[in-house]
Amino acid sequence: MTLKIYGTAASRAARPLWVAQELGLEYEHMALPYLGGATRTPEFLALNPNGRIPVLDDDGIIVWESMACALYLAERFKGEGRPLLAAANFSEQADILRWSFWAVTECEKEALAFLMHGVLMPPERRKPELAALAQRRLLAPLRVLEQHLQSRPYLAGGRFTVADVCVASVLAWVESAGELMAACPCVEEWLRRCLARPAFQAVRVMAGSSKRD
Ligand SMILES: N[C@@H](CCC(=O)N[C@@H](CS)C(=O)NCC(=O)O)C(=O)O
Repeated sequence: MTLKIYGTAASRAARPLWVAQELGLEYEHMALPYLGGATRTPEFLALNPNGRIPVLDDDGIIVWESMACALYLAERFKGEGRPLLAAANFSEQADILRWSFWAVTECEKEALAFLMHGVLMPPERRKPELAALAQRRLLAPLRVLEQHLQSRPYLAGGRFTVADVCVASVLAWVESAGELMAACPCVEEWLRRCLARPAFQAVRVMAGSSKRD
């Protein structure tokens, strides 16, 4: 097996793992945690000098940055009877790129603040006001997505693509943000459909079992 995906599924490695599952790829999952020093070893830093997961090793081609990993896999493994997650033309490519970059530049920071202070941290360490602020700050970008989804089922090409993986994997962090979802019903419905896909559910199971390890 020549494709390796580094990073526990309970991390941004969920993004390339989701694509790999959608495409039915064979890969080796090196489920490194991001805490505890595993990403600071000389071997790991030789793969990603940033010391972060995820990383892909495709037979010696190294990719880091989770969105780059997802986009790379979609393009690299298109064809051969697999579902087409990559662009079929330049118009789709424009949509895939702009929405994927939009998710990390316009939404990820606030979505992470909501995840930490609304869901993940032990209740005594959470600051509910930061979770509330994150929801308020996400309203403007999510209204842009809401408008886009009012007239189409998916972000690009009228079908599920890697753009949906990139954006839904960020917005999965605000899945339980009630106020935000209520204000953007098309986003909520699209997100529910994306996250219900068997490939994403498989990654959630992997993430759940890594937390129990
Ligand atoms: N922009 C990077 C962020 C990667 C990142 O922050 N990964 C976290 C896990 S989700 C990590 O490795 N943290 C460990 C650290 O920063 O030391 C990406 O999207 O890949």
